[in-house]
Amino acid sequence: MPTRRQLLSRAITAGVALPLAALAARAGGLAPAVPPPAPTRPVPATPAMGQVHQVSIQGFAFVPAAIAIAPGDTVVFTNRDIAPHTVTSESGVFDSGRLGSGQSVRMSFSARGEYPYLCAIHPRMRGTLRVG
Ligand SMILES: [Cu+2]
Repeated sequence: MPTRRQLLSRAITAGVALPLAALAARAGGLAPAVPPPAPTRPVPATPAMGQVHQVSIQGFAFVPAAIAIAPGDTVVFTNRDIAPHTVTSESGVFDSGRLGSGQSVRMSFSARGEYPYLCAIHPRMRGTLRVG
């Protein structure tokens, strides 16, 4: 089972992708006299990571409440309620932190297993994620 740190770092890697040009400009400090040519096609932000599944948080429930995915897949949880919610593993291996209305979090899972989770703010809200 992956550690909480591994899962969080994956989520962050997937969520933050600066264009290479922006990184180069920051690293170099000064702007080059001649800007580099624009890439002919966009570079994917992240390598292919399997399928992306969606779980809505709405009506104080996870929809769907149970989801089965393959190792390497990604789940995007989106809070469609006005109230804040979290996506928190019961065993502590992942935790979205507080998701405000309209916010989403993306998590990728590589270790097979069954991961019951809940909303830490409203613990009656429960869901199950199965990887395998
Ligand atoms: Cu909640």
